[in-house]
Amino acid sequence: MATLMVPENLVYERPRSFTDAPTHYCPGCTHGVAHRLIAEVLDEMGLAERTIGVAPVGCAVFAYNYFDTDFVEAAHGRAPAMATGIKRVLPDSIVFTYQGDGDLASIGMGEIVHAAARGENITVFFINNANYGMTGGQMAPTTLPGMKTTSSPDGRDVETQGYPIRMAEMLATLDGAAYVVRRSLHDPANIRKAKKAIRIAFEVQDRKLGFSMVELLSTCPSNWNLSPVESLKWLEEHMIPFFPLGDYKVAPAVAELKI
Ligand SMILES: Cc1ncc(C[n+]2csc(CCOP(=O)(O)OP(=O)(O)O)c2C)c(N)n1
Repeated sequence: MATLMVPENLVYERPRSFTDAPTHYCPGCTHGVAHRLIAEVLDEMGLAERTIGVAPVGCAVFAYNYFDTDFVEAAHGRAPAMATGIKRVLPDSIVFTYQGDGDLASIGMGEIVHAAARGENITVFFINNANYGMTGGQMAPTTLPGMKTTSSPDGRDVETQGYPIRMAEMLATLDGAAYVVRRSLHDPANIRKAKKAIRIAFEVQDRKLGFSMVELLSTCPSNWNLSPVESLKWLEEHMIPFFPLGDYKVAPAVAELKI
């Protein structure tokens, strides 16, 4: 007797720009969401074959195992410098860095500021989870005032530990920056907006329009000592008021893109 085959709707497919390797991220960490969005956009734009990623030092240090593109590993904070060299030698490649807030806004502050000021035609994904995740949840330049971390156990005291740095706003002041925006990964609607920004950032680079950065507000349940669901809520209620979502720099040539 013939079996009736009912076609099923495809609801999930692993992006082709991913390898088969399972990721090592903690439950509820949004590094995996950020990876997936980047991989989906590379697939949709057909860019994987000529893409070179630059992995950071931090929780995403193994990014090179997860993306099925060429990848290099940078020393802590030096990803924009490496990306600069690669892009200048291979101007038709697509070069992106993927960096945490310790990596980009602390030890790598000099590299990111000058790469943006030079208008390097690279794309930066900045994962802001308000702490140093990999090393055990120490205070980062993006740790909120009053926020408890392993190195600010009584809460960040701005009198002695200074104020958090808003990287997107700061880099947007530089003439070399073409596209600098902040998005969040705390719910599906915002994840869709983040994906669109990632697409625009790659388009900016592909059309040689200059430096692009997408900051992604992200969770760190293990170091925040919250459940995955509580972390999403905490991000929305505490991080977004301090790090408002928005477009901080959209150069005229970028604004003309019909995406
Ligand atoms: C030169 C150097 N200094 C310090 C370290 C230790 N270290 C490893 S990861 C890290 C911070 C990572 O935090 P972040 O960039 O915010 O990324 P996350 O792990 O939160 O994704 C530090 C300080 C190092 N590996 N190399």
